[in-house]
Amino acid sequence: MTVANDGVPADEFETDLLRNLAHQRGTTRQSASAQDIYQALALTVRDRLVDRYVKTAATYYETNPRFVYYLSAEYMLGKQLPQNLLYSGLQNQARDALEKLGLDPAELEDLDVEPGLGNGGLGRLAACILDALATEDIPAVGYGIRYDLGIFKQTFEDGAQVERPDDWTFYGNPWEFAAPDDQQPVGFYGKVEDGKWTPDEIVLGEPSHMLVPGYGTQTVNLIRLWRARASRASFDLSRFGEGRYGEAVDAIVRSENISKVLYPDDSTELGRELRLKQQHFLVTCALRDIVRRYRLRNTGWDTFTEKVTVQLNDTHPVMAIAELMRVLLDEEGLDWDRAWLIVRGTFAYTCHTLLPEALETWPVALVERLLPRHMEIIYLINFHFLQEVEQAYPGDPGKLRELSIIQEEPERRVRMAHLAVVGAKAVNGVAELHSKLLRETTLRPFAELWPERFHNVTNGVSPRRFMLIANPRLTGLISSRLGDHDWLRDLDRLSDLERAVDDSAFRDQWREVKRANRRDLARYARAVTGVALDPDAMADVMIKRFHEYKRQLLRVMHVITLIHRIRRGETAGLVPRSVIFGGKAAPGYYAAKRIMRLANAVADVVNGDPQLSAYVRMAFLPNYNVSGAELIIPAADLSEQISLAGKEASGTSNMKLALNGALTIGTLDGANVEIRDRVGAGNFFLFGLDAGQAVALKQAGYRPRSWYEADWELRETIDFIATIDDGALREIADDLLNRDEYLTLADYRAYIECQDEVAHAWEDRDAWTRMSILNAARSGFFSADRTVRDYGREIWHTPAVPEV
Ligand code: GPQ
Repeated sequence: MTVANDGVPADEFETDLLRNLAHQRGTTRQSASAQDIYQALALTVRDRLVDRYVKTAATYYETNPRFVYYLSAEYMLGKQLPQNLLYSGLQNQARDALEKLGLDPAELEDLDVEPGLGNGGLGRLAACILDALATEDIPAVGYGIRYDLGIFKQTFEDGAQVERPDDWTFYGNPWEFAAPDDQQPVGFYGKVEDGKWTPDEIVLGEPSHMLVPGYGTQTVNLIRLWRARASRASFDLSRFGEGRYGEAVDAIVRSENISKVLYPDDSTELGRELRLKQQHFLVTCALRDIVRRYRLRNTGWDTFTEKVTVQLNDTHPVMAIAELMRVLLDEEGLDWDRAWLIVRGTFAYTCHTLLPEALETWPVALVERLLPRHMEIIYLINFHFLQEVEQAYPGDPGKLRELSIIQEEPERRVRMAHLAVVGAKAVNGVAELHSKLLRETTLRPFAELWPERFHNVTNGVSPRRFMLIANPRLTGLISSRLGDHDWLRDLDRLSDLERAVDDSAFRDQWREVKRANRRDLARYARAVTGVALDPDAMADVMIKRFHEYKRQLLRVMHVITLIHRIRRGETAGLVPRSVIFGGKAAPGYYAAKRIMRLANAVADVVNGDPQLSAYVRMAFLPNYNVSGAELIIPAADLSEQISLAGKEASGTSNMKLALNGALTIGTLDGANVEIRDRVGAGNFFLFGLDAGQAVALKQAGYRPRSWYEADWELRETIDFIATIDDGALREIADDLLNRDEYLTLADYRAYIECQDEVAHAWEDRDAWTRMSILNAARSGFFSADRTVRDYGREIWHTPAVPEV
């Protein structure tokens, strides 16, 4: 009998699996479907985690610690099965048991569905932070919305993005526990009399939770997701009897629509009533749950801020500030000053953008109608706040206008970021440069008023998800060099790899790992796109949401430049590349979708012409998600981080890629700056304007056309865009020449020259491998474990609570 690290004998796992198949799925080994087996397997793993969770909960109950409550409208959790198998230490037993039963683990993993409850970086960051909180033994609960439909599934038709619904729980979700007996009422609309709100509509919030295990620790935390339910009486039996089936369920549909879809919108404001309803729904449910949990071990309000800290992930949950005020004033009977002190001691706010158009605002008229009492409270908060401003800047109406929570022109709107800064004890940006620019530009007047409130906490990523799970080959190689697996919880230990740089056998192994990962990626790319990538070509990847500021267009322009050079026979200095794209665009974001069509059209050109594909092949992998990232990142040699400086708050794929040994070609934007500082300027391909130069160029009156006129190769590239695809993409060229909001033309030449340097560096494969190893060895800082330790020290003041 073999006993693995969790102390579970292998045959016990098999027994438990078969028992779950019988007791939970009601079937037998002989008649079980693949889905039955998958679910029984998931439940068997889950059972072990539940045992740990019970102990964690008991420890928390005993010690009554301070909790971090993370409120986020988005979580991109990734597949749960591989993670939970690894974290529970059950991987070997599971494999043995499945083998004995004649089952293929890979096939079962295919049935595990990733919950795509987020759009991009912000949602994935939330998942990495929860992972790190559990790993660091910090008492925490994540709150979110259990959307019926996650981020849409992306396919391409004629090169254009097509969106399909993501019904992720179609076959049920074995990882979650529903708690329908713990529903919370959430009010909407109605009227306020004498400061008391009587809502017109009540929707029920129904929680379910999933387990969030830490790695290399016994701690298991929770993520609690809420879905909207109509009350029991909502079904209209008489209408149904009359055959009016649609009307019979009207009220149910209206209520339950609240958690129907994730808004597939990324960092631009979308003025939809339903979205505001979602936000209010989330924060009401979360706060009720937080107060309930607080009261398990505490009474009164005096110790609330000692025991509770709430992190607001961007502005989506910021209505929590008004909601907690409402609870304290209207339900708990506290006076204003005391309530405000509690609120101000509870919340902290993370801002994830610099783009003014991404700062959320809501029409006052809408908030007044949907949440009349909250609107009153926001006015009162603003009234008190503006008095403070008046004291700080006597007789300065400009200051009042600038800082007010209410924007007056052109329409009265509530500025959610202002409400957040006013109502929070701490505000942070997500990379050094971002936090600096927030203080100097976007939130400048607030930083002048309250400098001590502003912090930086540079983002991080989960080494478990993006090394252990995504890149077992590299993880194995690193562990064999470092002697154990512990670096996965202490990522700074990667620095010990520096010594391995001079070991040529190690460099060979490192290269072999990359090559094997590229082979896996090539197999996948072939299966989904038909494009045959060469596993020996440089894997040159750009994976992120499609957004103009991220400048996927600049990436495509380099490929077009290569097309022309190859056709002219200027192939000296070129190296074979696999140009890989992954990313979704918001369905209504026309300009981003146009760039996607261009990318696909250019891919057709290079892949279809042997003269070109000897040097460049291009694969746009559809439906980029966490699982896609796990496949692409380990194979990557070059990481494209080419946003216009001053626009990307942080970026996190940049960190995942460097950690996996990709070299970055990038601007001085977001966390690129810190990556370059750490890996060393000689191991990073820097190009382009910096943030200050970009602003200065715009202020000086940027004329893109003069760049076009001055550079014949740029001219050739843009003219190509104007004529490709029967000229349907001419708009892109027109826009570049007339507007070029993100200074693509201004950075074009620097980018092309930098790409030439990249090619030159790739020719010395051994020197490249050294740089690759150094990128990984020096990326320890970008662990999300460090991120939560920073939050813990600077903002939450939470000691860890390892299990007693
Ligand atoms: N981010 Cl405001 C999103 O993914 N969605 C959003 O709505 C906003 C920001 C990203 C941001 O663009 C990246 O630079 C960050 O790395 C990421 O959030 C996490 O902080």
